[in-house]
Amino acid sequence: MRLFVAVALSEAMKDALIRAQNDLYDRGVRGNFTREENLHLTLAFIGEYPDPEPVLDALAAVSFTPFPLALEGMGCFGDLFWAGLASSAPLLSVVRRLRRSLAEREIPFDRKRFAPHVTLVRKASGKLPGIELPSASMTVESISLLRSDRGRNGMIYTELGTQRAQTAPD
Ligand code: 2AM
Repeated sequence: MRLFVAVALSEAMKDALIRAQNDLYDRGVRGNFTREENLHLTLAFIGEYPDPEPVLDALAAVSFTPFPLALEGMGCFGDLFWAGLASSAPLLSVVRRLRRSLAEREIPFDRKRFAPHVTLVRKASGKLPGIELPSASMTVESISLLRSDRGRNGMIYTELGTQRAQTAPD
């Protein structure tokens, strides 16, 4: 199965991203627009892996406290258009811990430098137009292991497990 670890986005964040997608469409961009329920921030891409259990163990070993996540800027990787996230210290720290936890269990993952982004359009036509990304932010309270399957109408992501942020005891 194809696995990755991601942050599920809040409704407010997804609303802002949908507005950005609509702006792109209005500016003439065509392509495969990510469906609202599929908008997410990937923290680590594992890819084909036979067993989710060790990955769930790796996830369970990642401790973090709730942290803010804010949209910041847009860009493209070739014909893939994305909205960026501010690359804050707590975000980079949770990615580092996650990658270390995977590596300790010899679970392979894509080691490319982390570029926090949410894919808005794949196979986009033309150039990325200069649109204004609405501002939006959320608090990350959990990170999830997702399985990705190819469905009839695009990708289907299924949550296999979640690691919650630790909150201070009261
Ligand atoms: P992308 O949106 O930039 O394509 C599921 O495929 C998720 O894992 C997507 O968010 C995808 O990012 C991300 N991902 C990261 N590295 C990947 C890779 N090497 N191959 C496929 N997907 C990757």
